[in-house]
Amino acid sequence: MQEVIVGRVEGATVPKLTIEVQACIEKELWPFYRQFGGKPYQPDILQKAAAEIEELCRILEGEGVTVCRPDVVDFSKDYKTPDFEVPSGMYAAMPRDILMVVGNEIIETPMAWRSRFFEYTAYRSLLKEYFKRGAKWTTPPKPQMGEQLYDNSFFKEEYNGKYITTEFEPCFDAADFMRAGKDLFVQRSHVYILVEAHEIVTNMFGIQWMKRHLGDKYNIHVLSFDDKRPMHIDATFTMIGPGLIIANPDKPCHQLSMFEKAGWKIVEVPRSVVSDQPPWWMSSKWLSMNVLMLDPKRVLVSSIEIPTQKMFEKLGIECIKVDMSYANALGGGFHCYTTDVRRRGTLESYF
Ligand code: ABU
Repeated sequence: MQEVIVGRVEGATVPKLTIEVQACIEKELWPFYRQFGGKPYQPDILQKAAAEIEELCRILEGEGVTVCRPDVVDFSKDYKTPDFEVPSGMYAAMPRDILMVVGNEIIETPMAWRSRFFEYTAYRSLLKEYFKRGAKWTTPPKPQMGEQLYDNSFFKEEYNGKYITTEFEPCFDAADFMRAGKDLFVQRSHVYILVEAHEIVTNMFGIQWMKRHLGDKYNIHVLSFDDKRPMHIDATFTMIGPGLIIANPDKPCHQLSMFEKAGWKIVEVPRSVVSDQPPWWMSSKWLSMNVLMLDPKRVLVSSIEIPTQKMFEKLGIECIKVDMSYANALGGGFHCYTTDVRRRGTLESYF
């Protein structure tokens, strides 16, 4: 990896518990969001998380990677469009959700949470700079996020096979995609019990938009997993090198044979060993597998996750250990907090 964008937690605000947030967050956490939605996250945790992210940047630079950061934005302001209003934004902590790099193109994704509508503003200075340096800069149609994008009957029964996002307009998070050369894999979520489509932040309209936009040069494969609350593929099925994937044992992939036929190696990740403190406000503990590969032989991994480190060492991969305990509280690990902008190598086909 030559250049990376690392997000920041400064200005982070708890999103309001709108229906699309509710669909992605464990029920036990709903009271937290009801109480704090629209208010800043706990300052002591934010400060410690910010210090961890600074250290992460320092380590990346020490490994020879150029680090770029988004602007500091105050996400506590309320906003209103003709279609919706929310008491605040959220953060610019997770560039992996909003920025997708494909070749020399950087795509600013049409995310589905209303609290993330203006998140792009934190990245505009960087995007203008990349454009001046020759990048192709694309913004897909911005979702209007009115009532028609969400199915309000979603919570009438639990896991009822309904969609939280409808097909009214395209939406997707970049973190629902992973890329191996000419192939992109995208998560189309499934209900655990009824095995019907249950889209959370990425709908089929969004996937079709990407297929048509990228054209014949790339292949997009739709994947699904046993997952009751799917949001982002990178703590479920993570590519760590050409033909090598680490997989979440609790969320089996329904299309595993496709990878096996292509000769890929799939390694199950050991369970996380982290405690409940600092709190986990926005993700599962499977952030243990939300790692960042600097190249096929070096990985950034949590200093606490000894079993995961051992798994990498067995695969012949050197672990660079970093503490992200407080940063994890905001819902992301190394992969979520970063978007790799430039890597060495040529466009290959691994599939
Ligand atoms: N943004 C990644 C969250 C993944 C998880 O909760 O498992």
